[in-house]
Amino acid sequence: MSGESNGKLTESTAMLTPEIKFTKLFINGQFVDSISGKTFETIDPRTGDVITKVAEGNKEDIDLAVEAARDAFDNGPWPRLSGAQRRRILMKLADLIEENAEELAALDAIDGGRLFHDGKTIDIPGAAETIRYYAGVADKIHGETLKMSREFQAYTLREPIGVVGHIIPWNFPTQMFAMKVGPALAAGCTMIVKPAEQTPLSALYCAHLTKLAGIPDGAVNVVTGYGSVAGAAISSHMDIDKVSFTGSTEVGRLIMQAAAMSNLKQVSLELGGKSPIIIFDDAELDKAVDLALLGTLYNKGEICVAGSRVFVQEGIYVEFLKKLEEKVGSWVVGDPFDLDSKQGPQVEKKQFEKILSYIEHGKREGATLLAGGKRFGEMGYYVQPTIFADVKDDMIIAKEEIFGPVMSVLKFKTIGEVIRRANATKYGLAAGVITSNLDTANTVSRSIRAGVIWINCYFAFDQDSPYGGYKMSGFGRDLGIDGLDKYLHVKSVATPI
Ligand code: TAP
Repeated sequence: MSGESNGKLTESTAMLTPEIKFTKLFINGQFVDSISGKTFETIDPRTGDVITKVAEGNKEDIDLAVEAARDAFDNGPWPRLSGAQRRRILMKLADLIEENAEELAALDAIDGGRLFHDGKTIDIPGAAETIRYYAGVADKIHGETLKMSREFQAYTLREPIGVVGHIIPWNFPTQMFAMKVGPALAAGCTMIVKPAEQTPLSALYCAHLTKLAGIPDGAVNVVTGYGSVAGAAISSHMDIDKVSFTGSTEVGRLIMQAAAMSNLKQVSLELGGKSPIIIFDDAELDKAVDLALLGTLYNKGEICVAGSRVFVQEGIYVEFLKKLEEKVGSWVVGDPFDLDSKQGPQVEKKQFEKILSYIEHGKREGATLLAGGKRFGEMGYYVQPTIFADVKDDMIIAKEEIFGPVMSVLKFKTIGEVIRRANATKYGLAAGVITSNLDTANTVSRSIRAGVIWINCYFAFDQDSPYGGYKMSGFGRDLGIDGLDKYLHVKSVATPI
């Protein structure tokens, strides 16, 4: 492990620390101070130091942003452009995101602890591709012609839903921005984005890129601030037509309540998970161990689809644990700018402490600590990759979403038993199945109540592959054509024949 440089800014990494250009609210095409003049600090999780102060938007700022978005929707050019015109502008936005890959990846690294290299090679190109994917559908949004049973015929129109509020989390800041804004813009909506308070910087940078790309003023607004104030003002606003939320199940519930109590705006929720990875005796062992590590530790476990419950069949259980222990030793924790690092710091002190407290629960409840179990280094919010074996279904670490680099390994005997146990959770976001038997893979895939199943792979995301939850992992889908549909109304127009 690169412990020596953990959390320290070496000369080369300091050079990569980006200049912070945008810290104000982006409303109606302008960067402006919050009405109250208040700001909040955004923190570098490598050190706990303040990076900069960012405008703290509250209800009045949200009102202004909604006014701008409403005017842009009711009177502005964006919803009235042809699909082809929207496509051209979105393609330009995608190019700009890609051209600014280093800058955006560096902002997500200092603000959220995301690995710079992954940001530059995966997240930012992925964000650009997401925008391109939706640019490609912008001129293919059309309805159907219907022959009605009586003396009428009808056609359907697919119209933008209106003003959208996007409330997004901190784990993949630029990708989240693209995943929400791309389809909504392609549909012809206008919007307000509220980034997470931990990671506001790349969203503000992207706001600047939307202006450079030629997206009209008011179509995209970014209001930074606290969830309980700015976020709540979005979900209870009377003039927002839809909220698209990604984050915790707890806040998802508040958002539905606020939508119900205000104007019954449409809601889509992408929430938490406690996804199982199920490894059968016939799995290729090395591959299974690698997938379990990736599935649990990628992005320091701060990923809603993390496969943090690893079910291993009894025939390979002992051997699997042996290999796991060997391999986790080469999982490098360190500065997110260091090319050797596979795991940076957790996003903030609160999450860091929450993860450490879950680890203590695991120890107290009697799970076998196979690796890790403590903070990593002395500075910043780094956590050792932690593996618990012999975990029981009723232990807290097997039930609750930890959102950190903590794996629970559980033993099982039969396929029927593991399906029942894997489904015994309030969540249903994703699952992995590792086997060389096609029947087993198909049976598990059909039996697990989750929105995404990965067979002999994990995190196989792509722009055209929708994902989202069953049960308390939420509803509605991001990505793919389903990710566009939620920003569209269907209108039927009937006429006598
Ligand atoms: P949340 O509190 O759910 O935050 C997500 C977004 O919602 C942020 O922009 C947040 O703003 C905003 N928000 C908070 N309270 C709100 C309210 N009352 N009304 C409207 N918006 C509100 O998640 P978190 O605190 O960042 O993380 C807590 C847990 O959520 C994690 O441990 C993890 O389990 C889960 N989580 C899930 C995901 C995904 S991808 N499903 C992503 C991140 C976190 P502020 O940042 O200003 O509070």
